[in-house]
Amino acid sequence: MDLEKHDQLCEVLPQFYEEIYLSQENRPEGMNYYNFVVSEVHGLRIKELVDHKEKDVKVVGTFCVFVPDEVINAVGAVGVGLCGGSDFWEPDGEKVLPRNSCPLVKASVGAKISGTCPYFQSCDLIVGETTCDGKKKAWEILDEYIPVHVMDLPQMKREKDNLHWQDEIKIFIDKLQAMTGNKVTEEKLAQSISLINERRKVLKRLYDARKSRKLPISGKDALLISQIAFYDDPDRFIQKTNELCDELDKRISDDISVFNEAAPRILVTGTPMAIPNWKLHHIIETSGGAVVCEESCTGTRYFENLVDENAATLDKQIEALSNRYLNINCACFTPNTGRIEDIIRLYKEYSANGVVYFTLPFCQTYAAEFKKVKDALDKEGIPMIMIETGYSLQDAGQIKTRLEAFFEMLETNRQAAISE
Ligand code: BJ8
Repeated sequence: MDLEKHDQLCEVLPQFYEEIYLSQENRPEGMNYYNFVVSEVHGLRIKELVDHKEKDVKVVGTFCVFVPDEVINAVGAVGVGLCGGSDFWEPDGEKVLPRNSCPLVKASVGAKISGTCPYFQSCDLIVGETTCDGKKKAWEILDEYIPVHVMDLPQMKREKDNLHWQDEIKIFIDKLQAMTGNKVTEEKLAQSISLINERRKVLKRLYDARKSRKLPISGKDALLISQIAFYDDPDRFIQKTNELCDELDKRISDDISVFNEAAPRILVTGTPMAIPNWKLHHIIETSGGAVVCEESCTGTRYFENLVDENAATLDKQIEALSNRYLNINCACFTPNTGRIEDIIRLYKEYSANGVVYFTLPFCQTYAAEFKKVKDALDKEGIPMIMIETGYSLQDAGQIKTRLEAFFEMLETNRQAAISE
């Protein structure tokens, strides 16, 4: 670790968090747990990982929601999500990657090579995947610093692709078994499938609360919870998030809302927002909008669809895993019509008034998919705006102006619908 540089990172985070999160009014009490997790992001959770390592438990870092956490858990290892969401790490990423790479890739690589991310430093292995070109090349560079295992994700969803993904899961199991000396048994995998399904269920419960007309929680807070799910201890996360959801249910029945009911309800769709990327949600929610759902990997793609728990053999369990994971509609697939169907379905389920299509700069797959999504949403009469932005706050004012104009248009539509 580069402790001096790490201290610089730790200096900015509390102020940033205070401005974005602690300034919100009327937050649920249950958010105190997540405040605590953030305050200890480089403290207690790291200590837990160090304690695990002292007992010879391996730590495995991941970057994509296609990597099956069930397998990591079943082999007795601990999984942590590693995607970088801060521009603090980008300059170091740019030392080894082209400047015109996606900020998520640059920040993730920069976090490792700068020696300032204790999660990265705790990992015994990191797992990459063949999703976009930027990531594929990043694994080769990261492999110079830390052992990397790459899962070859198919780019189509035919039967042969499913069989291929099952093979990749088997190779991943072999890799983890060799690294840990532990065996993945049917029993252990069944327990892990059930545990990770529970984590999905509690996230679904959180999201269901956001379907309410009176919103019991802000989009910013919900995003933070999704981000924390990637690295918190799963059992504790499930317990704490269920407690929060009890409070949200009570708030709904007591008609408590964190937003004015006239605030336009926004579905955000697009690239993931790795912690601490809270920029777009913060701008939306300080410009009069309310984020009600994220169709992203730090949102519904992370928790929708459970793994079938009835498989009786290891092969069948692997098939069940493959079936669930290949239901994720990432823009790296062609065609990716499932994502368009998801956006339209979620728009209706969450009673949204408009869609914000978010893409990180230089993410070709999500940027190119905009056209297909726009055509389909136009046909449905669903208003959408595209915001392409990175981690730096330099363009925040300009985005705010565009969003305010978009919300005004949504309000005009709403008034017109009332008077019809
Ligand atoms: S399943 S969205 S987590 S690949 S934003 S690095 S795609 S250039 S993150 Fe992703 Fe898995 Fe897909 Fe989800 Fe590349 Fe685009 Fe950057 Fe991305």
